[in-house]
Amino acid sequence: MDAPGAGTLEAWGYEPRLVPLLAAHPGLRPARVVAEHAGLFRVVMPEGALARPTGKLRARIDGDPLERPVVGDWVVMGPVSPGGESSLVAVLKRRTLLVRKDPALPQPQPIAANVDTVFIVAGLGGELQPRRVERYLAAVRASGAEPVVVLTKRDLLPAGQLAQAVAEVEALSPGMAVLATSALEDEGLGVLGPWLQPGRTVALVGSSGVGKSTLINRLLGTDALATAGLGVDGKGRHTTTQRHLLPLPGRALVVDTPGMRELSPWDAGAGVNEVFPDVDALSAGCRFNDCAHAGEPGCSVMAALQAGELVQARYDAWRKLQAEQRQQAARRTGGGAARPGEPATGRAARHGPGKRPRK
Ligand SMILES: Nc1nc2c(ncn2[C@@H]2O[C@H](COP(=O)(O)OP(=O)(O)O)[C@@H](O)[C@H]2O)c(=O)[nH]1
Ligand SMILES: [Mg+2]
Ligand SMILES: [Zn+2]
Repeated sequence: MDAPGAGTLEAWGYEPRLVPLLAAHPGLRPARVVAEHAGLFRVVMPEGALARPTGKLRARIDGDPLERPVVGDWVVMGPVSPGGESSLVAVLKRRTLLVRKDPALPQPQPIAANVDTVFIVAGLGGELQPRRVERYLAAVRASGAEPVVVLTKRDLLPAGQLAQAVAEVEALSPGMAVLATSALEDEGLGVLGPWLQPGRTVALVGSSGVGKSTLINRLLGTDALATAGLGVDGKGRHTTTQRHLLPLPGRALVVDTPGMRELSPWDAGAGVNEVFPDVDALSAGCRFNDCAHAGEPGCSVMAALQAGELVQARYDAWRKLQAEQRQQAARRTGGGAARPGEPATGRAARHGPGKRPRK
């Protein structure tokens, strides 16, 4: 797929910070991963090639799933074989990395690397779920990329309800951009412009059916991606089966992802705190400096909950995310099962075990 100037590495988002990293691999060339096919990686350097990780890299991946190359990665390429297959020697240090918990295994799964912005895509056609947006947000905050919520299907929302829907999502994370679009009416895509500058990389995440592929097709100006509306499987679901990186005509780069029914953030304790600054701020008033906000005396979070200043559903979402992060941390440190009601991330982790009065 060609964009204007697609024949240069810069057109694929090549960054000056990579030059010294590459110097550690004399004589080898950089390339960017644009797709994965069963253990082989499609790269651009800038011409396309299919690359297989070397034995050494495969051993590293076996030791740590986060070492696995992923769409958006800058990698180092060995020589091309006569059959046209290249060897993938190393993954260059990532600027950002979006990770989730592997749905099948108690380990992390990288989703996209070196992404500047993650568009968290949610539909306005009745299926808007703030709790799901919160979970994506925690993962994006932990990735280092900027989260932007893109609400699609604005055409399906009765006029007059838009401001309230936008405000509800904005309240999830103060200062975060929340944009409303309609791909079908071709209205409002201009609002995405600031995040689609040349050389910038944007990844779209969100449940299946919210309109990610439709949105990308609009931005591409073609129907390059299969969408549910085009009836590839006729059922309106799961039409995107692969992650891939595409250049847009305006020279930004975009990562489409298959709809993720579940996204459990991985190692995202700090991300959770950022998504719940209200809970974090309240906890400063708790009697115990390692209060788990689960029934301890003198708990400001519980007090806010009872006073109706903190919404129960939001508190529950915070508890669930905290519990998941605690379990993951226990596995990472080999510490066995975490004690219930005691977050392993955030305040308690910083202050060590045991309940200590604040003063
Ligand atoms: N009414 C309306 N439908 C949309 C809009 N965007 C996407 N759709 C429809 O939503 C369905 C799912 O879209 P698709 O792009 O495949 O979703 P994806 O799974 O997130 O990639 C298709 O039937 C689209 O035509 C929109 O802005 N308005
Ligand atoms: Mg899709
Ligand atoms: Zn508390």
